[in-house]
Amino acid sequence: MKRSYVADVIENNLQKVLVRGWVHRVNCVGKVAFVHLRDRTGVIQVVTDDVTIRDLRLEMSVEVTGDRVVNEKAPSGVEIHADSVRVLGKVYYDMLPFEINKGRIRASLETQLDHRAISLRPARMRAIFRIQQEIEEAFRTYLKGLGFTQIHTPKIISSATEGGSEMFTVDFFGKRAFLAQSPQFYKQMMVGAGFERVFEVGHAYRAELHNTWRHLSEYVSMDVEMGFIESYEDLMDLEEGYINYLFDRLRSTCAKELEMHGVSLPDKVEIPRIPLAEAQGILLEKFGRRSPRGGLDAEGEKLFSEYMKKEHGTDFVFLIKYPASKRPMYTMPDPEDPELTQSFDLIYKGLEITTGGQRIHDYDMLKANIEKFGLNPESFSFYLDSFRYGMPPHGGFAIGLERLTMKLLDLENIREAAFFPRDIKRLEP
Ligand code: AMO
Repeated sequence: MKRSYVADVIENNLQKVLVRGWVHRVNCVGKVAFVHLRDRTGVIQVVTDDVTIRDLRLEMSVEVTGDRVVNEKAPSGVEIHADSVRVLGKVYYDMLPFEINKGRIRASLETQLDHRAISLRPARMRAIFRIQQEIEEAFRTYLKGLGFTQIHTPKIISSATEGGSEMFTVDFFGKRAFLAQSPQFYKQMMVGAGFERVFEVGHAYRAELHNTWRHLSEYVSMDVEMGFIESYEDLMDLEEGYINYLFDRLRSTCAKELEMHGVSLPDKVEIPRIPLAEAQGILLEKFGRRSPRGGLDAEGEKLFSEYMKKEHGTDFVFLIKYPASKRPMYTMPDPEDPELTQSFDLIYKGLEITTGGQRIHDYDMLKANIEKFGLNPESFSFYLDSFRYGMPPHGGFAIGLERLTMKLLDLENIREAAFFPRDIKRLEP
C-alpha cells in the first residue's frame, strides 16, 4: 500500500490509508488508545484497541494502516481506526530533553540548540525554515527574472574584503588563507566579466568576538551586484522590489507558516531613504541619544525604527550616505561631499539587514583609495587588475538571510533562524 501524508488523509476522502510518522502523543482511556501521529505535513489522531500500543513511547517512528473515519471530536476532524501499528524506529532515552508536543518548547535556546535533531520537530519550528527557504527561492526567482546570473565564489581566500580583524584564518597547504567575509571582490569581478548582473547565496564568515542576539560566526549572505547603474538609488529600488515580491509570494505560499508565528505582512512596502546624519539628528533631538561617529548603535537602530514606525507607519528604512571613513575602500564617494559615500543600510524592525552601495569602478581612483586606507594595492592585485578593462559603473548589496528571517518572524535571537548556528561558544552540533 502506498504511503499517504497526514495532510492528504485529512483533506481527501480516502478510505484505507497507510501513514508514517512520529508518535506525538499517547492517551489511553480504558481499553482504547488515542495516538497522535505527526509527519512533516501535520498531526492526526489514530485510535486503536491493540494492547501493545501501551508500549509505544513518544517520538518513536511508526507506520499505521487503517480506515479513515470522520469524527468531529477528533482534533483535525478526521481520525484513523488502526488495523496495525508497526514500530519503524525505536527510541533510546530515559526522558526527552524537553517536551515537544506542547506547541512551544519551554527549554532554553541553548538546550534546544544542543538537541537540534529533535528541537526542530514541532511544526512551528520547522515553519521558520520553510519560510527561510522561500526567502531564498524568492531572491533567486526575482533576480533571475531581471536577467541576473547566479554565481558561486570561493570561500577560501587570500585577503580581507570588508576590512577589520573579523577573519578566520585557514592553513591552506602551509600558506595563511582566510574564510571569506563576503563575496564582495568576486561579485564585482563577475559584473566586469560580462555578466553585468550577478547574485550569490552562500556562506560568509565573521570571527565575531562578541556573543549577541544578532551575530553569527557563519551566516548566509544573499548578495547582488549590478553593472551599468545610474546611481545607488537603482540598488535601493531593486531591494525594495525584492521585499515586495517576497511578501506577496509569502502570503500565497506560506500563509499557514506565517499564521503559526502570528505574522501578517504589509500589502505594499515603500521604504523611506534618509541620510544617516538626519537620523542621528532625530535621535538626538527627539530621544536625547548621541550616536557613535558614522553610524547608529544597536539601541539607536531600534529607537529610530520605532520612530519611523510611529511617524511613517513603516517597518523599513534605508539610511543613506554613510561617511567614507566608516565604509570599505571600494565604496564610491558622494559627488557632493567626498567625506560621504553613495552607500546605504536597510534597517528592518530595528536591525540592519543589508549593507550596499555604489562601488568605485575607475582603476586609478580605486588604487588611490586603497592607498588612502593605508592598504597595499599589491595585496589586492587580482581584484584591482580586473578594473583595467572597462569596468562599468556598478554597485550591489548583501542581505543577511538569518537576520531577515528573524525579523520577518519576530524571533528574538538570530540562532533560531539558523539550522546549526556557529558562534564564539558553539562549534557543535
Ligand atoms: P556587511 O558587512 O554589512 O556588508 O554585511 C552585509 C549583511 O550581512 C549580514 N551580516 C551578518 N549576519 C549575521 N551575523 C553576522 N556576524 C553578520 N555580519 C553581517 C547583515 C549585514 O547587513 N560586502 C558588503 C555588502 C555589499 O556592499 O554588497 C558586506 O558584507 O545582514
